[in-house]
Amino acid sequence: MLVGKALIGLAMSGTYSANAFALAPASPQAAAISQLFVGTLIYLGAIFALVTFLVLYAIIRYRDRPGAPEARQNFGSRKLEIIWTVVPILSLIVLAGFTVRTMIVSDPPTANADPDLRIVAHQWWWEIYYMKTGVVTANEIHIPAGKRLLVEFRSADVIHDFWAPALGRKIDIVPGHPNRLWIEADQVGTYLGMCAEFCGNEHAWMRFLVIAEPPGQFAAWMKEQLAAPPSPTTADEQLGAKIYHESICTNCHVASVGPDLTHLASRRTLAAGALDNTPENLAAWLRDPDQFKPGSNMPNFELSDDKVRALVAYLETQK
Ligand code: HEC
Ligand SMILES: [Cu+2]
Repeated sequence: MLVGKALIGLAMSGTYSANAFALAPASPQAAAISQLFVGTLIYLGAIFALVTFLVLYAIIRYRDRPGAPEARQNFGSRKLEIIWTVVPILSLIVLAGFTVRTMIVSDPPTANADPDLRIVAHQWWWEIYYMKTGVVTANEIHIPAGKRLLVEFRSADVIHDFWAPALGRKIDIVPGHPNRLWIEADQVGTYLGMCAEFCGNEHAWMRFLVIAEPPGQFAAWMKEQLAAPPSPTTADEQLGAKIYHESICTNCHVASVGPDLTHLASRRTLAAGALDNTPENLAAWLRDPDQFKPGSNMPNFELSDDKVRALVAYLETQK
């Protein structure tokens, strides 16, 4: 557990910490996988120790000594052959049994339920739809702790793979072939996930957070997302809103080519985990997205300092 804590520490970013460690599971699904891993490791470790001991014992005990006669030679032993065939078969059957149990627990059937969420993987960010409320967000999946939600995964372009190590198994996201997975966290917390299938330049910066909240807090978050963000008031905010709505931005950001920005200021990260969501980082991103994600699908618009300041002022109000 100490090692687990240390590794969770490694996954920490500037302003948030997130559990990204498969051996510190926070759901029944991930617990089953972690138990199988640790159990198999101990089991195989014991076999390794036994074999190593027997080999060393034989080497030392029966070593050639000066003047010793030739060692006794044995040929053919039915009993031995049966033992070294049956014992490995039995141990493989035991491992297979544990594996089947893990598969059942870590991936319950998904066919007979309606998805709660649809997650669309894009190069290189995640789009999240809440099917029942119509809320759309990006790179941040809020869920109520202790409740399992069914997710349908789609890809907007190439093959991606969804993996939040502390919450469960990986699942491939294949263009034209929606996949489904239950997602659950039985402890309140923030869990880091990432794309686990190489999908191009910025694959490494295709991260997401799963934020498991007490049900009341989750409901409050949902309400906030459903509300219209406040209208711009200061001159900068109004100018920013004008640039945002009247120039090229909405071509992508309202059309799912880029993340929905309606409640951008309520999110913790920018650009799928590449940056913490602070006004300074937002300005730096708008000035030159490629500085943080070379080759990303957000172009550099060579915005003037005034325009950047106005856009930041406006976007920071979008809670
Ligand atoms: C050609 C399409 C396109 C246009 C036009 C565009 N963007 Fe983007 N934008 C993107 C994409 C794609 C991303 C996601 C980049 C990534 O994470 O890889 C993005 C990301 C962002 C983000 C970070 C959002 C988040 O949740 O992480 C902000 C803020 C943003 N864009 C603002 C703007 C503004 C302001 C404009 C107008 C000046 C604009 N964008 C124009 C495609 C576009
Ligand atoms: Cu990827």
